[in-house]
Amino acid sequence: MASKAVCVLKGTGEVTGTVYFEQQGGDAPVKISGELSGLTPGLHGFHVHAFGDNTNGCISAGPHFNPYKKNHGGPNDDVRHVGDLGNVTAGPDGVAKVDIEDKLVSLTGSNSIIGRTVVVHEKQDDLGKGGNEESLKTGNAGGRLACGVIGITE
Ligand SMILES: [Cu+2]
Ligand SMILES: [Zn+2]
Repeated sequence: MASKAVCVLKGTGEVTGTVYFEQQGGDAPVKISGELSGLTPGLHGFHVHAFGDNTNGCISAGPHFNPYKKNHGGPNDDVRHVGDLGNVTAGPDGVAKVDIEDKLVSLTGSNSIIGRTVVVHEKQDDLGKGGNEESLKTGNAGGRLACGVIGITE
């Protein structure tokens, strides 16, 4: 049976978006699709953060979702946080289409991202290759422009 989820992103600025998740079974990859707008053109870090908490804005979502206590990386790396989905790319119109298939995040089980938060960042995620300590934690992706909690949908 397929599982589906959705996330509506908002922040303090003009960045907004909606992202959909679909998985055909517990071990299948998760298809992530949708659109973000109001971004500066270029790459923006895109992650699942640990907590579904927005009480103090996007900062309350905590660090990247990292159940295996690994270093930060890119979505195709063996060493990565489960929440590391890489970057999205905004065009000159500030719109980024999201079209990701990820093998590590899940909508069920211990890697489930349901009830956690998607964050889109100010800057490009260096995917752990930035050569400093922060790169191995956050990818130096900077501030949190918009975020939303991932919820179950029909
Ligand atoms: Cu992030
Ligand atoms: Zn990470």
